[in-house]
Amino acid sequence: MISDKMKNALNEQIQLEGQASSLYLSMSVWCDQKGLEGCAQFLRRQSEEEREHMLRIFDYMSEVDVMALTPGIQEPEHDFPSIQELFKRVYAHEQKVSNSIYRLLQIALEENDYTTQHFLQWYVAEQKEEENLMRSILDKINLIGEGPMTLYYIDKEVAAINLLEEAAEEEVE
Ligand code: OFO
Repeated sequence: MISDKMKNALNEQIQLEGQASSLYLSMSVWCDQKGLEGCAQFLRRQSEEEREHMLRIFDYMSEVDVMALTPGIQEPEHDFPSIQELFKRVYAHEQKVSNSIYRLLQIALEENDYTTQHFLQWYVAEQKEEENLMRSILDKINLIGEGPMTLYYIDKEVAAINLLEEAAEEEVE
């Protein structure tokens, strides 16, 4: 049985993953409305991934016999100043999620909760990958810079990244 403190922290993480899923879905719709098809598909897939991350915690909590709380999700932003700003916010959100995972791990270490420490290792690796991915998109956006074809090139780059991510996922399955 895990401690109440650990249980509450895991429930907070469920909330954060659910919030990320909702935010990325909203961002995907915004991109779709702007004709940024590649970005829309990428963010839609990210949204689905975040939901899976949330459900993974539900499953773990069930395995250790504590109750996971289905989160109430705050309404996300629906409008964004630009595609550049949107991806800056994605990156910032990923950093926030990483810090939250490190906090969970810290609690698990303090409590000698080896099972939860083991469970969290997957998230540590996943967050490193996601931060890396979002940072690389921001780097590409910076390289592309400002010009008449900026949106076209950004969308093309993100669509290519999305295809690579999909292929990598299929390989794992
Ligand atoms: Fe849930 O992995 Fe990103 O936030």
